[in-house]
Amino acid sequence: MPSQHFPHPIHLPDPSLAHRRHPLVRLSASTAGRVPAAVLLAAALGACGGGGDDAPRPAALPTTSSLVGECEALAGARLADATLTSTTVAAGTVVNGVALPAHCVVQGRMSPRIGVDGKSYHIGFELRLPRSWNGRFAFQGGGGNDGVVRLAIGALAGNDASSAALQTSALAKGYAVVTTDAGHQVTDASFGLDPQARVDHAYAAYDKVTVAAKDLIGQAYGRAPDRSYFVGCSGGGRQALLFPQRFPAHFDGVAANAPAIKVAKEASVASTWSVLTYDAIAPVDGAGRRILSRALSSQDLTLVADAVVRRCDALDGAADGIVGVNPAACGFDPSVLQCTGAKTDTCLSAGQVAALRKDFTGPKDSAGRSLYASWPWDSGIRGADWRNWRLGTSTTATPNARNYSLIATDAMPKEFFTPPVPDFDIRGFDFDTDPARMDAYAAIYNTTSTDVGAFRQRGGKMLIVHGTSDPIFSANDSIDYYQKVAAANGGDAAARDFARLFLVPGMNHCSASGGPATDIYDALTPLADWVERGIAPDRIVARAGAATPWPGRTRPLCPYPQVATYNGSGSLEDAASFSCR
Ligand SMILES: [Ca+2]
Repeated sequence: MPSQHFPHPIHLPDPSLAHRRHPLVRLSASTAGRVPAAVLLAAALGACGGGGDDAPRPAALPTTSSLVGECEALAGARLADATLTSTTVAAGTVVNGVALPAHCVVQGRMSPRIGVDGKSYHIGFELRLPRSWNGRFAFQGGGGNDGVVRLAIGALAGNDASSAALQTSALAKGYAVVTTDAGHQVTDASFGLDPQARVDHAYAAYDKVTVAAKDLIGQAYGRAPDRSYFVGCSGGGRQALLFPQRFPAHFDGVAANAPAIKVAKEASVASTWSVLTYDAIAPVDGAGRRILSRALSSQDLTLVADAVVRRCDALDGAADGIVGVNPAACGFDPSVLQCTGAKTDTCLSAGQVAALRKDFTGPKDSAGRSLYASWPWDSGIRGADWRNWRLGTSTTATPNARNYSLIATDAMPKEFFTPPVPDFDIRGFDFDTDPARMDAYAAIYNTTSTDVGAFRQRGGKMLIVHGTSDPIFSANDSIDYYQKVAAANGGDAAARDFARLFLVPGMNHCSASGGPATDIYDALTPLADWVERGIAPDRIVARAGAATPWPGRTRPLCPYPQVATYNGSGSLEDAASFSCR
């Protein structure tokens, strides 16, 4: 039965030739043995596109197909090194309050093994295949430490699984969508004790799952995807960027939201720096222990946000509560808030001012050399997500700030350090010598390479979207990466033909996560329009959510270095009143 319904185990042509000329690219185990067959198949199929170094991109838009057979037959699909199950989701089935189109859910486990820590590992994935398929494949990136197989819906701006995100998701639009746990099944960083789990989390799992998903799509619909996209936020944003750098033939377009570009070294140093900076000025409990969350009250953070707005809001032509200017143009200094006498609710202590300046300048070694990026002064410092990362809400001497609990005491010592030091005490972190503990892993994990020429040459497009008030990965670091990509690829004007960066003023980490911002946007549709129709995104209209001061307000997000500039007339609530200049 399965072999009658799915007669064509298709191994895609496009991961073959482009791999060979790219110095960073490794042939995955799952593709390496198939190159000759893949090349032959590419020649036989003809219309699949992307088959050779200089093959022209087909002009035709993606076309729709229906599943060749029944969902259950996919559990018997031929796929090396995987155990599959498949179930049917009927049309109209409600998930998270949203009625979905009819589709198959294929769940699989690849590469099962026992790690050096004696624990079981595999690469888990979920692939959702619409019965009526629009010819496109989307990989939805993960985030955090991964370790869970997320609902494969393809949120348009990253890994949001809310009903609103599901309503507009890639799956709802007819894409086939895959997610993965990235090769381990725990949500803390303890998997970092196993070397293969590190490699899988760095890049190998995404390669293997991409190849497997395309293979299954070929068997399910009888043909390869016309176009393939990767969309992710945070860790998923890093995963999006690794493809142009490491596997340039896998995707036609990637959308990297709030990418964790340097998380395996520099950004973790910055997290540690921030925790120690605020801890040093935090009030103490009865036993003399610091309470990190109380270093700055919510009122203190609102003071800073209001002062930034007073200084910089109108520089974009509109006094609208949104600091639209590029971060370097604001020139804010928190010393304007320093108390002249005792600390009150309307001023900051000298210690608080010094701590804010030290934190926002970014980590430095004892010689004054910068170890990461600086941070933009922006209104989103009042956002709940900013507090959750930098200070937390714990009223005890055990901090719950994510910089502390997720980075400085978990991912950094357990996964990023080589060798790992699970019980590392960050209060003894040496900014001269300890960053080097992360050099080995950062070399395979961080996505700082600007060698994306192979991706660009085959027509690949790259969007980066980053909240200016992101408290864990600095928008200034995404600006730095974008500028380096441009410099390495023909300069700003040439780079705009394949890579664009959009900042979201006021937005914290990833969309819809807090901050006074127009943080609801669709990164996938403009990316697909760019790839398929040649329509470069000159603006992306974003909307403010219910938790902002201005629900429903829209704004254009603009390709850096342009900013949304008020036209001088028209409603301040309407994107049409603003131009990217
Ligand atoms: Ca403004």
